[in-house]
Order: sequence, then structure tokens, then C-alpha cells
Amino acid sequence: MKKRIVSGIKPSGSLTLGNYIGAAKQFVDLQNEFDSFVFVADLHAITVPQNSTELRARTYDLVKLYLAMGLDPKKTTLFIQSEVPAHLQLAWVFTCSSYMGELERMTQYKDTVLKNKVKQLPIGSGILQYPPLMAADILLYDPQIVPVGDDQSQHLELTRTLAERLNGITNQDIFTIPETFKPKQGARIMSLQEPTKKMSKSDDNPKSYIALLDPIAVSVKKIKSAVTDSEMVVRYDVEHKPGISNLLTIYASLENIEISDAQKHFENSTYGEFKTAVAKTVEIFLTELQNKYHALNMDTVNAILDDGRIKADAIASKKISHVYHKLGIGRF
Ligand code: AQP
Repeated sequence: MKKRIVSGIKPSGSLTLGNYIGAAKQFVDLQNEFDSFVFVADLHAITVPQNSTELRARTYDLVKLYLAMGLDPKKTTLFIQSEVPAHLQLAWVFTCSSYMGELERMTQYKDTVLKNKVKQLPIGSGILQYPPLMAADILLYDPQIVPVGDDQSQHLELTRTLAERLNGITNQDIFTIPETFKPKQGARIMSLQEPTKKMSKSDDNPKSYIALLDPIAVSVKKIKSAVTDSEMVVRYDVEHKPGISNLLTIYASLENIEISDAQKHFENSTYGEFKTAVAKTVEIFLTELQNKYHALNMDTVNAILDDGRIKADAIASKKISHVYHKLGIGRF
């Protein structure tokens, strides 16, 4: 039997180059080798307030982008998280078996608390419960591998802890303990404007990220105005040259080469020449992606999602019944 992978992305904004390089690119590469499940994490998106029309549109956008990137519905079960009720059912089990201290320690939670305090916004409790839902998303399908970017490693570690805890409570291996799979390079693509900070789709400054559906000319301009340094040498050094290192990582990831080879390629280039070359690589990648995205129609997308929902639900509903049974929930 093939080993399984599961992962998802939340439609909380327009997908970025960071989401692609750190996560989605791996989904595409791994689908040939693994039994693959990829979903749109729409329930995660509502941990922060969303406009309903935009959320629905972004959900479809994300599915179309998954397909345009190369996810093949014959190899990958593609579905929407909210259409498989067992995600929320199992999330409650993990909510009850996780501790406040563990949830409050999560960096993503702490960052949101800080951000909202500065903006004087209330802190929704959903953001605290994000990791139990993520644990459910994963453990329902018993995957061996979960491909994610660097920022999700901590949540994955908690997922493993929760799985082990439940296995311990029931004295049975009801959950497979999954391994985190991060790309060799590009696990954390940085903001183009503040390269010590992660590129994020919900960043207030649109110049900080490349949105995959941005007009190409806008993306080219964003690369060309990316923050660098005054040394004028194209060299990979994350600590002292985060901006240049980030652009080298983007270039190497999209060209499918090692960062060291990219650095060699640009050793005699000026920053202007280097940025022009990175922008060209991004332009070629986005043009191909957007052409494929625009060629997809809603009927095709809906048929793929119907099929995905049926396949995912069959596994997930069986799993939740098993978990409830083991925990003594419901009738004999
Ligand atoms: N900058 C990044 N570099 C590499 N990988 C990244 N990922 C996100 N940003 C980067 C990876 O993309 C996957 C999906 O992420 P998500 O949408 O579920 O949540 P996120 O990690 O919170 O992504 P964003 O873009 O930062 O969203 P917002 O701004 O809404 O919070 C994950 O595997 C993630 O690691």
C-alpha cells in the first residue's frame, strides 16, 4: 500500500509565492509517490473575520490554483474541509484533550494576540483552537507524511503530541503518528519589504508578498522594489543579507536548482541584473500558472470537488465512528 500525505491551505487571502514554494509545490511533487489528500482549509480561514463573498470566491480560486499548479485529481483527492463534517467532530475531541498552556504557547497564537492588541482588536477564541482542528484535519486520514512550510512545524509537533495522548488514553494505536515534511529550501519565504518576517497572504502591506493571481507587471515591480542591502554582492547569508538570500531562495526554488548554484550564477551580477533575472523567473512561472488557472471552468472544478468530498468523507466518517466508539461516545 502507498503511504499517505495530507495537507491544506486556508483561503484567508490571495495565495502567495510563499504558500506555493513552502507547501503546494511539495503537494505536486509528492502526489506521484504517495496516496495524496489536499484540501481547502476554509474553516481555518474563519478564525479571523472574513467577508462571505470573498471567502467563497477565494475557496474556488484556491482549488483552481491547486489544479493549475499540477495537482492531478487522479492522484490527489481534492476537497473542501467544511464539506467533510468529521473534521469538526474530531476537532472537538482534540479541543478537549489539549491543554490551555500548550495552545497558548503556539507562536501563531501569540503573534495574533500581539498584532490584535496593537490594532486594539478583540482576539477570537478560534485562533486558540486552530491547532486541535489542524490535528483533526490530519489525523482523520492516518497519513505518514504532512508537507508544510516552516511556520506550521510547531502545530505539527502538537498534532503528534495529541495523537500520542489519544493513543495512550485508549490504549490503542488509533492514530498514525505523522512526520513533518519540509522542503530542502524555501520552507520560509520572507516578506519582500521586511525580509526578517515571513511572507504572509494576510499582510497589511501588499508589496510584501507576491500573490499568485496578481497582474504579472505588479509582481515584477514588487520583486524589483524588494528590500536588499548596500553590500552589492549577491551572496546567500540569511543573517546579514536576508533580502538577497530570500530572492536567491525564490529564484532557486522556481528554477529547481540549489541555492549554491543560484549564488554562483549571479556572483558577478549587480543587484539590478540579479533582480531583473529573479523577476523574469517569477514572470515565466506566474504566466504559465495563470494561463492554466483561467482555462479551468466551474463545472470541471465542481465535479472534481464532488468526487473529492465523497472519497474524503468515506475515510473520515469511518475514522470518527471508530474514535467515538473507542472513547465511549454514543450508543453501543
Ligand atoms: N512564507 C512562507 N514560506 C513558506 N511556506 C509558507 N507557508 C505559508 N507562508 C509561507 C505554508 O503554506 C501552507 C499553508 O498555509 P496556511 O494558509 O494554511 O496558513 P499560514 O501558514 O498562516 O499562511 P499565511 O500565508 O501566512 O496565511 P495568513 O496570512 O492568513 O496567516 C503551510 O504549510 C505554511 O507553512
